[in-house]
Amino acid sequence: MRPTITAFECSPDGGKGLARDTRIRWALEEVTQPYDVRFVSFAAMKEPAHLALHPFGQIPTYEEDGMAIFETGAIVLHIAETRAGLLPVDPDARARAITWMFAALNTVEPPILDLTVARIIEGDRPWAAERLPLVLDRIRARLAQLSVRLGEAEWLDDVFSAGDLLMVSVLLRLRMSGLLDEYPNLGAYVARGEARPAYRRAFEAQRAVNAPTS
Ligand SMILES: N[C@@H](CCC(=O)N[C@@H](CS)C(=O)NCC(=O)O)C(=O)O
Repeated sequence: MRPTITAFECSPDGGKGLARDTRIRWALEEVTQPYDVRFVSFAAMKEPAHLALHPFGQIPTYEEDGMAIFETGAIVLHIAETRAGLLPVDPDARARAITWMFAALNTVEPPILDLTVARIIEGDRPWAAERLPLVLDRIRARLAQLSVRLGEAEWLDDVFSAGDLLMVSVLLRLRMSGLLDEYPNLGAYVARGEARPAYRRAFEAQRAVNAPTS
C-alpha cells in the first residue's frame, strides 16, 4: 500500500521547498517509494481529525497500512529502516548515519530556526535588532564546526545517507541569509544534495502545488 503524507494546502514559503513535507518527499524519492499526499489547510490542521494524527496540529504526518506517525525525523527514519537506500547496512556506519540525523535536527537546526523567529516572528520587537547578532553568531558557531568536520568530503560519513538528507534540508533554510556563502564547503555540500535526482523530483512536486501561478 502506498503511504500517505500530509502537506500544506498552500505553503507559506510559496514553493521554496522549506516546508518539512519536502524532506519526506525526498526520502520517499530516494528509496523510489510512490506516495500520496493529503493537503491540509492551517484551519484543518487544528481540527480533531488531524490532531488525532498529529497532536501538535502540524505537518508532515505519515500513514501506511493502518500505522500513523508524525515528526519529520521519525518519519525519515521509518522510511530509511523499511526500505534500502538511506542507511548503510553495516551496523556501525548505520549508527553514525542516525547520529547525523539527530545532529541535523537537534544541534544544527535549532539556532537556524531562531533566525526565522528573530527576523520574521519577533522582528518588530524593540529588542529585535539587539538580538539578531547573537542569533547569527550561534549559527556561525555551528556552521564552522560542521564545516571543519565535513572538510572536503562529499557526504558526512562516506556515502549519502538519511543524515545528509536531513542536514542538507536544514542548511537549505539558510540559503536566503547568505550565511552559507561564508563556508564554501557547506555551500557545495548543499548544492550536491540539491542536485540529486530524488531531491529534484521532491522539490518539483511541492513546487507544482505551492508556487504562485502567474
Ligand atoms: N518537529 C516537527 C515540526 C513540524 C513543523 O513545524 N511543521 C510546520 C511546517 S514545516 C507546521 O506544520 N507549521 C504550522 C503550525 O505549526 O501551525 C517536525 O520535525 O515534523
